[in-house]
Amino acid sequence: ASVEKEKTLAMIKPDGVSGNYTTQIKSIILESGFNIVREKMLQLNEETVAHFYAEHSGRSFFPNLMKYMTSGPVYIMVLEKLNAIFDWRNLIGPTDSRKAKVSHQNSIRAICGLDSERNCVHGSDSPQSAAREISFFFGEISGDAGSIHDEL
Ligand code: DGI
Repeated sequence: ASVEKEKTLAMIKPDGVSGNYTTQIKSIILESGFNIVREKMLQLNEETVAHFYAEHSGRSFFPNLMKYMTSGPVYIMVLEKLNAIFDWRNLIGPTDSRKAKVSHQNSIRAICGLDSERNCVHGSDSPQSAAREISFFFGEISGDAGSIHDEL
């Protein structure tokens, strides 16, 4: 029987893009067995961030998160592989990059994150958020789609 591959949403946040980590992160993604089935560079605005991080809208750090996430372009990808959601979360490491540098030294946040806000990358945390986030940025996408590049 064939096993369904899973899709997840990955984002290189503004500090990762401006710090020139995009190429290195994409290499790690491919070496780790993911296919990149969609990718695009995007400048988020306040409306997109409010939607994307709706669950955090009441938090004290939200204004800072808004400023950070709109500070420059992000690079968004749909990654595909078996167990993509769990494996990508595992590869990026804990939310707090300072913790990542101590206990998850091979994680992406250990490489390019700074703290619990400027943590360089995003990954969907469940099948529900993966589906929501992928359709938010790319619409409904079919299972066997090829790679599409959108310029900023
Ligand atoms: O799914 P994660 O990105 O690992 O973590 P999350 O869903 O709990 O938080 C989403 C983002 O919100 C996170 O990547 C950065 C920001 N954030 C979370 N906790 C804090 C925070 N920002 C600040 N400044 N302080 C926090 O405690």
